[in-house]
Amino acid sequence: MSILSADIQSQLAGQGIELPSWAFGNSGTRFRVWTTEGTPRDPFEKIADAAEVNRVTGLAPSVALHIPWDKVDDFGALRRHAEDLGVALGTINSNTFQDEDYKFGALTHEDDRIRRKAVDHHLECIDVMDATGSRDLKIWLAEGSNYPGQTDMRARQDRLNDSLRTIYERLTGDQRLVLEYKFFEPSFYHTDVPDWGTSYAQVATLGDRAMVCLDTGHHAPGTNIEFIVMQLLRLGKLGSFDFNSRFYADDDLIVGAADPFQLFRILVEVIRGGGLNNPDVAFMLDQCHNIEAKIPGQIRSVLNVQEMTARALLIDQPALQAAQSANDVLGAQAVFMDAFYTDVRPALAEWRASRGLPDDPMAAYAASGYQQKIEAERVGGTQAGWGA
Ligand code: PSV
Ligand code: MN
Ligand code: MN
Repeated sequence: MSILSADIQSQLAGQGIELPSWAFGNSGTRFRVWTTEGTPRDPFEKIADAAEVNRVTGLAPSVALHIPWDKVDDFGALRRHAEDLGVALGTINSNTFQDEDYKFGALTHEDDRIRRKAVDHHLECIDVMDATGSRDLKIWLAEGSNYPGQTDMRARQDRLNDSLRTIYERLTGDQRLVLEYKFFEPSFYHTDVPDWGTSYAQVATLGDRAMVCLDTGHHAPGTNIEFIVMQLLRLGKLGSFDFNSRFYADDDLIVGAADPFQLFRILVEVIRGGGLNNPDVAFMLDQCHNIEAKIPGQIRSVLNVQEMTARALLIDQPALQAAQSANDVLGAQAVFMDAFYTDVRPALAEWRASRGLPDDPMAAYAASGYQQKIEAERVGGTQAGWGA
């Protein structure tokens, strides 16, 4: 008998994690961008690689795009290409951080011409969403200042609100706006959307289809991220996750690699707050694979999320609640840790095989020949990458 009950299995079967197109491109740090053989040369090839992750895991049904990195002439054709490969196009990420005009801000800029240009970029992103069938527009702003006194922080919040309202009003149907926060970088003194409270304060004024995006790498060290997850779910404002892991700052490493226990704790609150398999909460990765192979890096990532979800679902909830109610500190902690320490990998392998998926997706990919094929086919041309 599997340690995964029928109920747990059905919850795992509903799980879907969106992959970022940019994870398949070359990336690096400000010191160097590394190249990898077989790296996609255009968005069509990035989607093909993402579809490969889905093929061996059954866990990655959609791909997020970044505009303009993934700009193509015909988004309808990109959509059909994705659908032919069994995946959908997902969140559209805007980009106002690589244009000379945005040195001192974009949606917060003092100069109306520049602010209008940044708003217009977002309206174009919504045009893309109309063509791709995407639901979510994700906005992360690289805006702030480096020195005290450099700028009027309050006026910038007002301009930001005005810009976001114009963008929000252009959304139709079930389209949504998700506003991502990040505590620092590229600005080092103040950031215009540094924390969940600011993101919440901004989106709460817009309407029901404006939500907060929580990127796990965007907090000060030691922050209790699962508390924020709990609070945003409680408020009905957790729109999406950008999953990754970190040792120091925004490292964008493989989710669950640096701190598996933190990922477990986050997923416990997701489940507690009704966020698992809830269409209102999008699960995405936001990672870069600087030195490791990209497709296996993404396979490992979605499997890490699945493994920690299974462990979180294994918590003996009646026992936990009884211990909590009795203020049995050590008893409650023991129930929590029992689930965390349970090795679910053999049970998950068996369950995958029972659903016609490879029991070992990493091995299945390695044996598939896909890597050799793309390395042979994709020689020459410009490799797509972060910022390309
Ligand atoms: C910014 O650090 C961020 O997390 C945003 O989501 C961007 O869109 C993404 O990284 C780009 O890599
Ligand atoms: Mn992010
Ligand atoms: Mn980031």
